[in-house]
Amino acid sequence: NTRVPLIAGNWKMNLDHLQAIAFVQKLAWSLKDAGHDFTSTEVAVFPPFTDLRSVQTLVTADKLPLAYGGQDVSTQESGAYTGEISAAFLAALECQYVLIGHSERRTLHNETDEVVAAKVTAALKHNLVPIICVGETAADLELHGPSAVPVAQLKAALAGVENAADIVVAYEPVWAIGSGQAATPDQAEQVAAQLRLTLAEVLGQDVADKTRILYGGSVKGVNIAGFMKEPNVDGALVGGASLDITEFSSIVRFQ
Ligand code: G2H
Repeated sequence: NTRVPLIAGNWKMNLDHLQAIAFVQKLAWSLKDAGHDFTSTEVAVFPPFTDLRSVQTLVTADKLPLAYGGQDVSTQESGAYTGEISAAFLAALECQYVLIGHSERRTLHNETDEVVAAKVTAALKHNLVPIICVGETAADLELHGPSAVPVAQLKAALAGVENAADIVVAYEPVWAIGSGQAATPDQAEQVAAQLRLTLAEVLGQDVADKTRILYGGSVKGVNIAGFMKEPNVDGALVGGASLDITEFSSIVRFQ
């Protein structure tokens, strides 16, 4: 396939804007020093909102080959929504991507499938590539098997998507997040294959063929290669390990 792998670092609520500048600079240099070819594996970071302007300034000034985006986005265009950040604001900061429906948003902030779908629509309207996060809990897995919940979540998230849009899907089994217990490459592949079938069903084969599906949940330098060998896994969404430059660099340079 011709899909360019994507390694995305989800910083969650870590690193303030000053720490972000130092971190992004170091990360870019460490990858350049190692001879990383950014066209063969794309690298993106997802800092807190308050860091994004600093990251944009640095990436632009130093022409760093890093993509970046927000960890969430509002369903609304603008107006009386205290504390919310619009897709237009992210686009104005030249974000390429935005994470949508991360399990921490779904569980800690009660984000429903409908909310996730509205966020996907809002992101696409402003030409942001949504990274749609789906995944089952341990209880879901026991009750419904491995793919049912992620597939249902993806279908729901795509409810308002009409044309062959540029999207990314991240499969993150909730039981594997931050637990140190990653899925096996085989488990990730099984679900990723079902998610690709769902993309074909809803958006057509062309979109399914070009859409990148990431695995997320306790990805580290030691387990990334196994995931990347799978035909339907096109990258990773990395949490904890994305905050350590040596570790994150070894994930980016998985070959
Ligand atoms: C899942 C993942 C990144 P971690 O939340 O989105 O985090 O790699 O720490 O399991």
